[in-house]
Amino acid sequence: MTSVTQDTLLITVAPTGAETAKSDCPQLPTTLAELVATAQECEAAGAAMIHVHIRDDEHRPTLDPHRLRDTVDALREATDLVVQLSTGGSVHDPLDARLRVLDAAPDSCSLTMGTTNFGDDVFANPWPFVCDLYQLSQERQVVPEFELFDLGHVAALRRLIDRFGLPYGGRVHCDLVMGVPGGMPGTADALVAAVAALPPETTSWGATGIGRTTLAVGLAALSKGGHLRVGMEDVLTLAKGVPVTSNRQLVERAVAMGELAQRRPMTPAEARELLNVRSAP
Ligand code: KMH
Ligand code: ZN
Repeated sequence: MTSVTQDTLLITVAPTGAETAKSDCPQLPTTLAELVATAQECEAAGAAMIHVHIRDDEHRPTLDPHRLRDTVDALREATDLVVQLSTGGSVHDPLDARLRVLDAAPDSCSLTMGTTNFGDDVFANPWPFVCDLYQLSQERQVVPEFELFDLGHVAALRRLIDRFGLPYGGRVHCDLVMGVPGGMPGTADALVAAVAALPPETTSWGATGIGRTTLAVGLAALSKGGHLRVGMEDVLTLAKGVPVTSNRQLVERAVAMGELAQRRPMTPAEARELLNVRSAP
């Protein structure tokens, strides 16, 4: 019998991202050793999945295939977390390199459902690329998490499922990424609208609010029965003028918010069941 119930909460940690410079935020985990230590701490605190961006020796974002594979191996060795690799990378990464992320055979991959303005940049996800990445995830048996930055992305998910069927594993898990300058606002109203528009095939969804929208989005997501993504990819302050010093703090806060909503953190095994990821090789 499944232990995944409405009383459980999937907490995903996104510890690094591609946007923050190590020089601006020395506590950002950018080396493999820092990433693994963060992952272990966050798992102990209540996270069940990790959304991973990696950096090179100069702490710059990279999609180097060997590093990606080593990262997946190291996280599998050191934790039970569901390992989700970002296929979004940084706004400067070419589309072919983003497709090759799946060569590292993660449990899950992010899959953004459309192009969005991203601050002063553009996060490019043209429809043919979305289709190629989706079909590749089906072929490689990697469970996608659909990243929805805008209501148009929600509509595009309907179109994708109609054209190519369900993802590998049969579950449709979405993450509303809200409050990006250029995407949908990080408000309860926007969250309610986006959740109402999710296709009926959706089996689970979570949300993350960027920057100062993090609490409004997290509380709204809990109110609507959704899951949470937190981490230094998305927010660098706990309150105005109070810097985040570790990803663990954000996971602990998510656990505390979940407790108020009478939701206990899901274990990694329960997250695997929720998402139906293939068993580790
Ligand atoms: N770094 C952003 C441009 C993802 O991981 O798939 C894209 C991003 C989304 O973070
Ligand atoms: Zn990301």
